[in-house]
Amino acid sequence: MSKFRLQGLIAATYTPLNDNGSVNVSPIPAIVDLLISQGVNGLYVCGSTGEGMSLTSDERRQVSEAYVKAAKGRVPVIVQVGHNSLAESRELARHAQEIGVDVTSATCPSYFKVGDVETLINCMAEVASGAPDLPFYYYHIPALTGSTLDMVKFLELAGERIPNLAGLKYTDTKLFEFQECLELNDGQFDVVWGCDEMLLGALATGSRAAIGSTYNVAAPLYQRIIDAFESGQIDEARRGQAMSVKMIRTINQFPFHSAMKAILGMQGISMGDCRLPQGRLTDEAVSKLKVELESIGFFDWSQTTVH
Ligand code: MN9
Repeated sequence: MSKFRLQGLIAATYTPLNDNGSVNVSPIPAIVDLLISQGVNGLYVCGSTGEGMSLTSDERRQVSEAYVKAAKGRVPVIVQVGHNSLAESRELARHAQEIGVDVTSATCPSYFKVGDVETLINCMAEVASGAPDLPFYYYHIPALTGSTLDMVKFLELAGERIPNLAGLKYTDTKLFEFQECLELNDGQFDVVWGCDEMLLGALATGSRAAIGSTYNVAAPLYQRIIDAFESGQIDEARRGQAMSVKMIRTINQFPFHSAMKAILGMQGISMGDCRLPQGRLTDEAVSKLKVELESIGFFDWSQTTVH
C-alpha cells in the first residue's frame, strides 16, 4: 500500500438518535459543518463513540452514507466496520468502498477473544479484503476488545499479508509501543493516536494524527495544544492538555458517551441519548455536568465562534 497518511484532529463522530432511539440522520450535515469550522480534519464514523456496535448493519450503512454525503469530500471519512461476525464486517467494508468512503477501519472480534497475532492477521485480512481499494486501519482498543496483543509484531507480519493495511488506530496508553509502531521499517505505517487525554505525549512521540471523541466538543483546545507544541511552547501545550484532562475527568463521572451527547446538546446540537447498555443521563446528572463544566470555564474555551 502506498504511504497513506491521516493528518491532524479527526473527530470520532456521534450517531444522532431520535427520542424513540431510532437513528436520526437529519442533523449530520450541520454536525459536519460545525466540526470542520472548528478545525476538525477528518471523521471516524461508527466507532466506539458512534455506537457502531449498538447499531444494526443497516443503520451503520445509513449513518456512513449520511456522513459521506455531508462531508462532500472536504475531509476524509473513515468508517469503522468491526463486528463479531467477520462476514458481516467484510460486507460493511464492501459497502463503505461502494459509497465513496475514504478509509476503512475495524476492531477485532471480541466475544471470542483473539489470542494470538496470527489469528488477528487472519481476521483483519478477511475484513480488509472487503474494501481492497481503500487504506485499512486496524482499530486497537484492548480495553474494549480484550485483545492485548503486541502491535509491533502485528504490523511486522500483517504488512505482508494485508495489501491495503495503512496502519493502526492506536487506542491504548503505551507511548513506547506507539513510538515503535510509528518508527517500524522507517515509518512504513500510519499510526493514529486515540487517547485524547494524552495527546501531548503522543505529539512528543511523533504523532501526526489523532482520532478522538472529545474533538467533537473542544477541537480548538486541542489545536492550541498542537500549535503550542509545534512552536516549542511546551508550558502552554501542557496547560492546554491539563484543561483537557480536567474536562475528561469531569465527563467521566458519568457514563462517558451519554454525557458527551448531553454536552453536544448544550452546544446546540441535538444528539438524543445513547442506546443501551450506555443509556441516558438523568436530568439531574445533566444539570450537575453543566455546572461542573461551567466551573472549569469549558464553555469559554471549548469552541471558537464562527461568523
Ligand atoms: O476512540 C475514544 N475512546 C473511546 C477514542 O471512546 C473508548 C477516546 O477519544 C476517548 O473517548 C477519550 C476520553 O477518554 O480519550
